[in-house]
Amino acid sequence: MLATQNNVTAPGVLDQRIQEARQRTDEIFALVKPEALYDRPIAERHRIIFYIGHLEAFDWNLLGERIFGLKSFHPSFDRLFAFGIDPVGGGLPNDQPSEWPTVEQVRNYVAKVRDILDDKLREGSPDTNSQEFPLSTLLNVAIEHRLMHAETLAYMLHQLPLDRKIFQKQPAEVSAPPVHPEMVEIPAGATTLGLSRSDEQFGWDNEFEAVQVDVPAFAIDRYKVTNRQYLDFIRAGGYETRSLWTDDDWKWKIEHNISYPAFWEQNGDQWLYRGMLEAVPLPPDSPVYVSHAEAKAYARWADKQLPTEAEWHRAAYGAPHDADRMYPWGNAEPSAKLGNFDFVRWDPVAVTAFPDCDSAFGVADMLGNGWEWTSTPFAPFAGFEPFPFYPGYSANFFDGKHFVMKGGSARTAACMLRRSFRNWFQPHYQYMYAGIRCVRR
Ligand code: AVJ
Repeated sequence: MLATQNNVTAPGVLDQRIQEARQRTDEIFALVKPEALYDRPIAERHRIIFYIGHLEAFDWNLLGERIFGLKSFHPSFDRLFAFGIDPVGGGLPNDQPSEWPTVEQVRNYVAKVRDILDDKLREGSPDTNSQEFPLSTLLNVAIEHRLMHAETLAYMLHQLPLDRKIFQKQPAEVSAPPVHPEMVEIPAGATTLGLSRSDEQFGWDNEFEAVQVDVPAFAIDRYKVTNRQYLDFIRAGGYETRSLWTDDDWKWKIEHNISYPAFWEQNGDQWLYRGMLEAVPLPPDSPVYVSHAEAKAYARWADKQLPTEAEWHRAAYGAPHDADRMYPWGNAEPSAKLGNFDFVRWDPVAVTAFPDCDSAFGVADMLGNGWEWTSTPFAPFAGFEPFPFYPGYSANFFDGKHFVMKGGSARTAACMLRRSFRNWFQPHYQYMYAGIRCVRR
């Protein structure tokens, strides 16, 4: 498990977390065969080579001058690798491999950035009181930015053909009891979203300020929707039933000729799940991963709805007679027996595999094993202030076209399983480890 102490400011601890985070992203790039490093597994995103340079350019651009007063040794790479691409809007990128630097040039840049920043970090912290933000906040931003990319890179490499990846041995399968889908009643009550600045915990700009919300009673699926359940939706003609889809979603579905999840593959009359490193017969009890558009259509077909962010939060953290818990299972820090997260596996497991994860209301599998879509557009809480050193991190996406996801996947770092963490994506992006849990009001 990676350290989760978001509030620890000791330079030694943060330094160690930076090293661990680098191992996570290094191990991702090590999956890619050398001849595939200039591939673009997802049409809307950059080629793989970009991300090798991006992680260090981000750290350099954040810390180099601002914290350590350093002058750039490679301004053109600092700029070339500065920004990723949001899959919404614009046309598809059409750059060619030959327009990018060589792997050697990029790896040299990466090594040099690491050397210089590590020397500075080891020299001890600069005068943090003279900074607008404490050094620990900036280091947490660097660490979590990298760890988020460890997950988004996994989504991306998931779409890379299997013969372009280097096979690795996978952890043993976990055994799990059969799934009996049912709904759990959640009584009306208050829940507290977000993080209070007075808690002095690290959080991204969109996690502040804390806000209490009254949630009316509702019922929620005990488990995430499984592949088996989703197959029923497909067999019932879900993708061909116009009334289940909004106008925008239907248009997207037709335009891209979508009739099943991006993680599935048809082999004769058998469905396969394309895992990170091998394709297997569709595991019926694993959660299905789909776009927001598909999640909504499924929910409508099942005569249910997607939960709001507040409903999801209350089901996960609320307790019948007590205040919200830190985690669904209680206040203990995340550990490997509590769920499928923190880089143990590449792929999902059965939704019943981790019974110790159950929330106080008995809702299962809420952290890890796949994010869960909510119906809530990504928007600021009252008291939101963008980080001056990264003003666009959240604010660029407060456009009504991105929706909040909660929970976490097999590739979510333990530190980002904190209650206030909010993830978001646009509704027509099929590639995340994100699935469905429905409610009925
Ligand atoms: C928070 C996962 C939606 O990948 O678009 C990485 C994280 N932002 N670099 C994304 C992010 C800039 C972001 N998500």
